Amino acid sequence: MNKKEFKAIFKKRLAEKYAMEVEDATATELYQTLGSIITDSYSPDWYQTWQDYRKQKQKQVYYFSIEFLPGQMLKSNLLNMGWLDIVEDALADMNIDLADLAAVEPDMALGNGGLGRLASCFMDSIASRGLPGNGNGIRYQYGLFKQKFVDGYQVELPDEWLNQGNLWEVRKESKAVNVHFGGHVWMKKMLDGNLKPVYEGGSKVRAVPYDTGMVGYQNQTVNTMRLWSVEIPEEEEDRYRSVEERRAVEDLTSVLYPDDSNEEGRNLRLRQEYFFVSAGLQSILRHYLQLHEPIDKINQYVAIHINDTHPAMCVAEFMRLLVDEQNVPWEKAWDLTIKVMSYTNHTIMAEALEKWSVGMMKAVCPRIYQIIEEIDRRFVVETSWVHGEELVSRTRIIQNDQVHMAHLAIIGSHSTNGVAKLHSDLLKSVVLHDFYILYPDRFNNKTNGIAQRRWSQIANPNMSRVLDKTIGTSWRQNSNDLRLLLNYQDDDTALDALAVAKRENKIEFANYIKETTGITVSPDAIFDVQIKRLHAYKRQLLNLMHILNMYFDLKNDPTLEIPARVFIFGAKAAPSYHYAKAIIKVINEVAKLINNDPAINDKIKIVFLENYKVSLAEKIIPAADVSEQISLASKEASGTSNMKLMLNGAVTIATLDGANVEIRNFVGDDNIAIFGLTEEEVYRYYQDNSYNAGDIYNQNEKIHRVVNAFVDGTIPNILFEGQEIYDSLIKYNDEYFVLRDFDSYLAAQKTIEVAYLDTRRWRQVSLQNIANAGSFSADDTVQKYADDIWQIEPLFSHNDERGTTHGQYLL
Ligand code: 26W
Repeated sequence: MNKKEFKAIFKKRLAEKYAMEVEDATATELYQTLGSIITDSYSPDWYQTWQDYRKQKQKQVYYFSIEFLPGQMLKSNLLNMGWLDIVEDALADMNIDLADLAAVEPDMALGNGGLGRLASCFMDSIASRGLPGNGNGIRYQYGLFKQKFVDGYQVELPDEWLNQGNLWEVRKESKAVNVHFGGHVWMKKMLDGNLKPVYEGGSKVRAVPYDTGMVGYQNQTVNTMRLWSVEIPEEEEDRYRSVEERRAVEDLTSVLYPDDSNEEGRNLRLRQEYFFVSAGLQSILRHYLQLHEPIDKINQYVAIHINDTHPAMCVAEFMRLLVDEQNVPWEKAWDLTIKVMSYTNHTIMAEALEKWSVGMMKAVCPRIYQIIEEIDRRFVVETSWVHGEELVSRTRIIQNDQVHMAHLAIIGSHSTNGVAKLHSDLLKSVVLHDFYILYPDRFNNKTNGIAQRRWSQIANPNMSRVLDKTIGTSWRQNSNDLRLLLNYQDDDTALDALAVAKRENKIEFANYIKETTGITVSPDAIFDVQIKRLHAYKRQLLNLMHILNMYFDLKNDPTLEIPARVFIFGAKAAPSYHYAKAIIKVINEVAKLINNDPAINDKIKIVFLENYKVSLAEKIIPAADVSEQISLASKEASGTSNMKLMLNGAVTIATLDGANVEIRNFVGDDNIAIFGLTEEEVYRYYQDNSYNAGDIYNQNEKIHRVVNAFVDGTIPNILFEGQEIYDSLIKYNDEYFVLRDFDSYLAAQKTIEVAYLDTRRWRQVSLQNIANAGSFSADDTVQKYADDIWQIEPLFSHNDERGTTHGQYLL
């Protein structure tokens, strides 16, 4: 399709949809028009992909995740269809800026952070590798809350993302299923001597799927992300008379739990988890049975992936469907379940590992609890005589009236992986060591990756064009070719061109900051970025303490020769996470203090951007010079913003935590600023319980001054929050070793300052990071999952049989 053809089609579609000309249309109408042309164009391939999987009886993976964070899809779909440049130019010919249309699209923010975004990066990569994979999740009415700062405090507002409708989804009425909750289940002896569960009481709801096409990168593959929404079943209408009763049902999929590290143990959350698990597995089994293959071969056609513990009930629900509905003997069903299921762990934080009370599980899904009980009983019997009572008592699923969901996922699957080498090693050596003894072969590592296309080609076209001119365009298909850039380490043309692109991004972003916050920042300053959820272990507080220390140094000596810095924060705190919200308030008050202090003549600026989300990350990351990855070693499972910032030429200041270790291994110690305790040192402190923050506070003058600032009035308007922080450090002994890592962090920041002042060296370091970032491609990560865990493969190499020329969507 060429520009001329597209313009004709666009004008025709606009007239058909809105009976109007381009000049009269609003950005929303133009967006809806373009979107409808796109969905119409990839639908034939969406259908064909599904048909081919069915016809070929291709083994497929179903990625169960309670969170997906696609963000905006317009540009990503245009790029993957090979239309981005043509459409951008054609629209420009009609005086339409594609960016204005893209800005209309609400972020699809059905996730909290890393876990949800990773799931969406994986969806893009699975389709782009032509792998038969589907997403399975929940279609929340309201996504992650909108964050507003009121007097520096975080305020949460509902995210009404569906107000304008969602043009990417297709409601599949015909694929709806029922999900049962509550009641009682007793086993009845049937004539054939088998015991069959009989359900009494309880209620059923309708699960209606909404499918969204996952368009592969110029390969005609369009996979499906299926998100379930709850409705009242027709046949139950009369049971839900009042609005309240109806609302009680609809509440099931109305809102995403905004917590990303602390299980609240709420009844509604458990119901959400069972809802999308049961709906998803029922629809998968329905599809499988249409293949007319024997049930005991299902593992050759179906792989189910459990994304953290939230979908762990997949193990028990799959058993229920096989044993209760397909009459498969328990042992055979169990063997199939283990072969079909695989599990990824994304956190070692104890408070994030889900444990549901037996009482609540029994009340919400009684049959599932019965099955878990039987799984646990058999596990104890089979395991204790080999490994002894001790280990079994620590690894069994039901302990102290609680159902340990991670135990269920590990025992009921053939693979448990961590998301970075260090994290996977910690799972084996510490967190899940007992299970590693039981199932050594099941444990493996799959280091996270990112959708390189979104985080480079879409977010950073300036840099992408320089890369094309310098190393050719093959990196767009295979990000490992970014390594070709290493040949230009000493090429001033390339170094300058990359620096010009970075500067253009910084100017554009400085304008955005000015428009949205009123704060003026200089593009010559170092743009230092920390963007991630607000959590004590991620240590935004350490970043703030460095800024305060720098501020006090400048107050003492305004002539201090340091490069100007803009500290950029993006972070939402879980609404119930009081301490995190206190840190947000203090950062905003310090920003007000420093940004308006003429004495330091703009040497430091703090910009805390409201409502951090995927589309905002796409604006911040291309303009970043420094990437803050400063979590306490052993706490951040992997991190993925570290990979996105690296890909965009930012230099990382990091602890040896999560994937930072692998970033350091690729770029080498000269191209990264490492500091802080290692995970061994942290664990040694835990072992000998010898950490005393108070001593450091009393012995280190700089730290003493900074910590006191939280309570001595230096920072206005933080009476309670300042005290809370002071107490966390001194009274409660600084759980995340902020004071212990302070000096080495300062030293690392110094190396950053010195390096930044050496322009050519800085540009070389930046180039090194871009060149090595290709190693963190989600395309490669999902390929490893496909080869090692899911045993799935592409239908066919892409440009031979499907008959349409590669990458060209025909209208
Ligand atoms: C029960 C509440 C809850 C909700 C979400 C607990 C835990 C979670 C997620 C597992 C938290 C999460 O997003 N973990 C992040 O996953 C990323 C993708 O693997 C990693 O890169 C991050 O290091 C990890 O914190």
